[in-house]
Amino acid sequence: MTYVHRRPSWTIREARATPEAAFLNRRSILLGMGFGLGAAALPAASRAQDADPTADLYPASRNDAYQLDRELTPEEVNANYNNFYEYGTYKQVAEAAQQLRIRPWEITIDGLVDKPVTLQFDDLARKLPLETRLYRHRCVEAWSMTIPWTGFPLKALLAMVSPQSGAKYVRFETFLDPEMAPGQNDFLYPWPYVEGVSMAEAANDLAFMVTGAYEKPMVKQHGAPLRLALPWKYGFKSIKSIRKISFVTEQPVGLWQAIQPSEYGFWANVNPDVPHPRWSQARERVLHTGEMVPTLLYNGYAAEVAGLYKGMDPTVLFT
Ligand SMILES: Nc1nc2c(c(=O)[nH]1)N[C@H]1C(S)=C(S)[C@@H](COP(=O)(O)O)O[C@H]1N2
Ligand SMILES: [Mo]
Repeated sequence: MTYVHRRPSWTIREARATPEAAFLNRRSILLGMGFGLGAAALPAASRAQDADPTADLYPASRNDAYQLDRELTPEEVNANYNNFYEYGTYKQVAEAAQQLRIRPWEITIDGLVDKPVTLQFDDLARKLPLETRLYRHRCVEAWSMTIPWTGFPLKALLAMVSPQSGAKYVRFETFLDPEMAPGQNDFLYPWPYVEGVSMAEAANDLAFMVTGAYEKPMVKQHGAPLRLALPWKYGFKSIKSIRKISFVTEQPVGLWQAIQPSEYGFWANVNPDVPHPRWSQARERVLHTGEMVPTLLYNGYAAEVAGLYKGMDPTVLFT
């Protein structure tokens, strides 16, 4: 693998050490205190993503409905501990993920909608107003992070394309390009990565289409240029680097579900009382402190989403 002998992207090069390190430290301290999301206050030259054609959309306005009761995970921690199997089956995929080419990036929205459309990500990002929300994220592997995502609610995309009554689910698909993503040469996985939600879940305000993090375009390892954030579900549902969004009748089968349906179901809602077949889900490791804390039902979002599942068989909802 080509990246083995190269310097990891997160080591700070000598020449830039002073300003970059100071910037990162200051930023993470401010973020950890729950404010300081105003990246605009920093000199433009110190912002790494300025070349991105959507950089001017940041910082976006803050949606105060979504707050946290914990510290934000420092940016450099989140950017260096990722699940992105297209680039490797371990957490240190940040440098390998730089192979992902995110321009041009065409997104197709099709299936049972009145207004199907194929458009460039840069146009989509300007069509719908962006906002910043502080979200929790709970991986099925029992670690968690918190993050300031920027994006737009999935329900705004629904309004844009007008789903038809026959649409029961939204199916999301990641790019397929084994040359750009070495992990996709691993034939043990049924690429491309696929995930899905019900129409009711898609219309819930919490379902969020993410374009940025930490008040700038999101780094590639988080799933640039467009990913999903479903904070009440296990992290594998939050699919990265989306190319296609389809409105369908049949329940989509996710990549993990296809591999092991008894461990990674379609609903995959967070529940501390329902163990994974191979480990407990009662607690989670907070990424940047290593502390073990109790996991909450629906990852703390029960008030927002429990109503979606009234009358449904509880034995299928939490795996
Ligand atoms: N395309 C794609 N999306 C993906 C994954 C992946 O491997 N490929 N991993 C999932 C899992 S298991 C988790 S926990 C989150 C991790 O997001 P993060 O790396 O930004 O923290 O992305 C999810 N989305
Ligand atoms: Mo995960």
